[in-house]
Amino acid sequence: MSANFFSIVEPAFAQAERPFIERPDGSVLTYGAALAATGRIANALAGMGVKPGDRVAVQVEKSPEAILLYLACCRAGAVFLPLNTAYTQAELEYFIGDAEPTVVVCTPARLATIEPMARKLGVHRVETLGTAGDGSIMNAATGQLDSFKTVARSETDLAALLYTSGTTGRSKGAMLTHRNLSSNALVLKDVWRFSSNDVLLHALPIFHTHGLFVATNTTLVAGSSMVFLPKFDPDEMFRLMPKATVMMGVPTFYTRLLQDARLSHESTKHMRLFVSGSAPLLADTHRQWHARTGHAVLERYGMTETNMITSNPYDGERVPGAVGFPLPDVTVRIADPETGALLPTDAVGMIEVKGPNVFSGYWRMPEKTKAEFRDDGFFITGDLGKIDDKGYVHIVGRGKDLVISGGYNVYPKEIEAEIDAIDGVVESAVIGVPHADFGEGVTAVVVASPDAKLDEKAVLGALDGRLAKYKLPKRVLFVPDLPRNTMGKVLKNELRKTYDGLYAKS
Ligand code: MLC
Ligand code: AMP
Repeated sequence: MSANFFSIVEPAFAQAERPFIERPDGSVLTYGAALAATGRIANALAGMGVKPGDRVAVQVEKSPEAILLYLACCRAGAVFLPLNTAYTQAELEYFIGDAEPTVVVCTPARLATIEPMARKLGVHRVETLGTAGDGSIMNAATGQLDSFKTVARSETDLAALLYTSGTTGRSKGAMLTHRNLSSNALVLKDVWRFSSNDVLLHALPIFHTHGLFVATNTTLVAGSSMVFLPKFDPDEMFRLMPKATVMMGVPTFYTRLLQDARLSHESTKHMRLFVSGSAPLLADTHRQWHARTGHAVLERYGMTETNMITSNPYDGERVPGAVGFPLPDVTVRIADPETGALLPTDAVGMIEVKGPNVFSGYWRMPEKTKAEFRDDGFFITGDLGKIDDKGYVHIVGRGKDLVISGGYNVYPKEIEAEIDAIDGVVESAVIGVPHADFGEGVTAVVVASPDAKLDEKAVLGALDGRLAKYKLPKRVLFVPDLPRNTMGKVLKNELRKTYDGLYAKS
């Protein structure tokens, strides 16, 4: 049998009348209608010359049709390449140049700027997709046949390419196979007890692992349905929650909802499960949520490169501050970051992982791929953690220089390079500082030359348009020198301590 992820989820589509996605206005896309639409879009893609293995790069606003496009790519055997809608033109240019997609799909509003750039990079077709089911890709699908023979794929064929920024150098495209997607979705369905009775309140973006794979793929393998919000909005969350049984979110969802007087036992009483991930959920947030709603949030841990790695148990204790047990078929170990020697229970070291969930490498970067795997096939996550005597994994820090803001990864090196290029900047260090809303706030500490007339506004102004908004520092602070050790390395820990309370009241 073909290992195409779509073939794995195809049984859900046989229940043609069942709701797949409900829009905020209450209108419903059934599984039957979705199946036919994916067929039409797959036929349109094939007509545009998309062949198995070709990349289809997609930067569009969230909509049910964007999910249909993802599924159509699977059916056509293409490699789906979703891009954060916040990426600027400069960022997009790199992704498109690196991935060499056959087709780029963008929002109608961005066509005028993206099309000339994509054409220059040799892209064959630039199409649009709007949020109302409009756009040239949908026009091309109109009139196509509903039926499409899903292209056979092997387990190791690529289904998706997701770019993750790197601690050094440019972003890397994580190559995810059909087996990566299927194995994780099937496991999560079981461990989180998803069934066709479930309705997922979906407010996450769909260009990252969390909203696209964890949320959508798990829904699909279980034949569940989703209530689809364009973005997180507390009023909409409370209006639509009565329809749902499960919610998935980043910790910012939980801290924001906790600030809302409507959060109570009553307003969440019909809910079966709250899942958190992508960034650390503070133990205090876990406890507050439990006290306010009676629900223990189920925290899990994953990465773009690995899909989901661990999960707190459905039945057993969901330990605040821990990320739970390795998922079935996934092996997690703790190793000495330098030597790779395995460490005993409770010792803190590098979290390494192996299993059918782990990606097959970075797109056209064999050296980088090699550097992040041990010889025995374990992937080096860059997260520091331990496994306790009950088997729970705890993340205690990061071995990689990374800031996670509201669930989005921001790599300091990328921001520092942009700041250092500003006239009058001598050097800079970008750090994550505890932030009440985003978990960590991107913070720039800058050394300016004495004669430079630089202030916070000027630095932010220079970065605007060069970096996606979520990457922009929330504050820019000026210092005469950066603290360094004897080797000349900037002491970021010291900077983090100095600015620890910066966002305490935001
Ligand atoms: C928006 N802004 C952010 C931000 N999101 N800044 C820092 N960090 C973020 N995450 C900016 C906006 O551009 C805006 O800038 C200002 O902050 C205020 O915006 P907002 O209206 O408060 O933000 P909002 O639109 O509500 O978005 C916040 C959010 C969103 C938390 C709801 O960021 C979000 O949905 N995050 C989820 C990310 C996610 O899905 N991660 C999964 C990655 S996969 P201005 O200048 O215009 O005011 C992964 C693997 C795994 O990590 O394990 O899951
Ligand atoms: P990304 O590259 O966007 O997929 O982000 C992956 C990173 O998010 C991981 O390497 C972790 O550092 C972090 N992460 C994901 N889930 C959790 C969690 N539950 N707790 C702490 N960190 C997490």
